Amino acid sequence: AALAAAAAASTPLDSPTIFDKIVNKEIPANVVYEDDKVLAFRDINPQAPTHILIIPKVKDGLSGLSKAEERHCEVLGRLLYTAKLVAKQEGLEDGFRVVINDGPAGCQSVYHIHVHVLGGRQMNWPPG
Ligand code: DGP
Repeated sequence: AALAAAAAASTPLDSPTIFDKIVNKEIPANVVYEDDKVLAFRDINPQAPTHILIIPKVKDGLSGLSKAEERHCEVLGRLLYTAKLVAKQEGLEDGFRVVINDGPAGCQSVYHIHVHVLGGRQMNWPPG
């Protein structure tokens, strides 16, 4: 029972998600940017005319932002910088929104950290 509890507790951190399958090209995605560290692709359920997800290719325990450790600082910076590159590439010169959902209350559904880039329409505040 203790082993099972330990396994369950470690599942969100370590288990692969659908995003690993996208990184490994096991399922298709509409990729808009890629380098050695990150991959950016169009969200399957877009909430704006432009809706792109940016993920680290290697999760390294980053199931969500709340799991960040100091060793992740470089990749976290890379994710945000890629958001800027992608926004520019998508022509979002009037502005755009960057979102990271974390945990159940944050409406996170895929436990492999990802940055949403949304644009192409007027965003509202407060968000839902
Ligand atoms: P979040 O709720 O912040 O965890 O966002 C997860 C997003 O991932 C959600 O907007 C839908 C998107 N998504 C889920 N599965 C897939 C997939 O297989 N392909 C693509 N392109 N997007 C996906």
